Amino acid sequence: MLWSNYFIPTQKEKPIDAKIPSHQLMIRSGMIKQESSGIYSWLPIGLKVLKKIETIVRDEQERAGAIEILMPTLQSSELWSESGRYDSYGDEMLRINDRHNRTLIYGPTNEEQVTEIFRKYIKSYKSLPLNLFHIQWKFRDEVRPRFGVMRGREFLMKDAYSFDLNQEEAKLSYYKMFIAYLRTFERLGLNAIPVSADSGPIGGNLSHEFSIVADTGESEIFCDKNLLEICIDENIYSSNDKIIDVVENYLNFYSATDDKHDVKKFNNLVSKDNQVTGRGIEVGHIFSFGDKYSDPMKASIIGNDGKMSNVYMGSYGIGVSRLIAAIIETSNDEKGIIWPISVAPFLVNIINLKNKDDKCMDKCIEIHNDLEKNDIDSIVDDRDESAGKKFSDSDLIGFPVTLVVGPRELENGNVEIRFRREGNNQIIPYDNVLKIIKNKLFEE
Ligand code: P5A
Repeated sequence: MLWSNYFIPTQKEKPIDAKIPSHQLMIRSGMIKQESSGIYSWLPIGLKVLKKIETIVRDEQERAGAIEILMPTLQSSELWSESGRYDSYGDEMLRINDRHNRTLIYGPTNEEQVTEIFRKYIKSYKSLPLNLFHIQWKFRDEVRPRFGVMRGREFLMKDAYSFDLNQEEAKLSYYKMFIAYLRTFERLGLNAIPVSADSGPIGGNLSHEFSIVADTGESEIFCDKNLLEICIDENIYSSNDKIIDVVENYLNFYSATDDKHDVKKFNNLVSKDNQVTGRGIEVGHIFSFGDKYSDPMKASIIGNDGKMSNVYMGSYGIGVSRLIAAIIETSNDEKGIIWPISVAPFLVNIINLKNKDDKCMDKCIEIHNDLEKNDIDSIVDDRDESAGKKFSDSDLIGFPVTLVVGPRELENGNVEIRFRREGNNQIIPYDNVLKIIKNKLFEE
């Protein structure tokens, strides 16, 4: 990819209405453009990161046994009347009338719609357990949309829905998602803390939020430091007992959001040295709510004893677009974003210091092609801009690696390599570029 043929509208000035680093940096690096309050267009670099996050989220959902579907953004209001949420959901729900004066709603979540799919096709315990997920845009008419994509009105969510025969199996489905969430966030370079949480309008009495500690988080969280030390073994899904053990180990430690926090309990259970308190960004939320929807919507199944019963359900959300803001909040400096390798828009930016020099351009293209052949996403900055602008844009966008190709070093068979996270640079023979970059990718 040549930068001059691409579209990255970077800007030096801080947007005045953007209050937190991720919002400022997403606008300045040309990832998003605000269209109206809480609604954004995704520009090429932003969309690339969004797709990379989606891929990791999807991969971990499938690893945990969930199956992808795609439900529409617009839903019939009748389903919501059946569950009783049409009235209770309130002003956050966007209601639209079509030409026949039928009311549609732009889905803020999909419990009702997926229950309708389930009841149409699934009648027997033999089809269980089942977990269906989709990655789809949601709309919530938030009272105070703010902080860019952190609290948008239109936002991308991964939502999964589990169906089980009984409470015991529903618990296992919940635990599998619990593990999938920890694995997903780890792959995104985030240390997510599962905290016991209120279930709000989704319902049920078992619910956990997954929060990333950051000063700009919207809620307060309290937990035991030991919670952060638990490791998950690669083969976790090979046995249900393993899954149960690991999750119950997590659940043994104190962790709560401000609405569930109990100061006395916290002080009794957690030594002062191990008390972690901080602000948290909620990047995921999981719920187990039994038959809250299956009962009013009559989603029942025949058990192996021939008796009909309501299916047990849970729902599991990840804020895919919010994750971008969360990653940037935890990984930036005064120059710009520092992307983890797993989601960087391009891994390598090859800066051409002298566009008019054929040798420099040829070398940039040669390195770029070599990298691409090895599935290392790269871009060549061939713009007619000063070296200073090229360097500052590279740091602003936060490519993990920048290569600098200039006539002087090239004479000696060298290029300069810069690592964004470490902030160091080295002169290396251009023949070693691929090897050094591969090592770097492997390290992270
Ligand atoms: C779980 C999946 C639900 O909606 N129903 C389906 C359940 N949960 S939730 O907690 O309300 O949302 C899931 C995640 O979506 C993100 N999120 C948002 N992201 C950006 N802007 C918003 N306005 C917004 N609202 C929710 C959060 O990451 C949340 O955990």
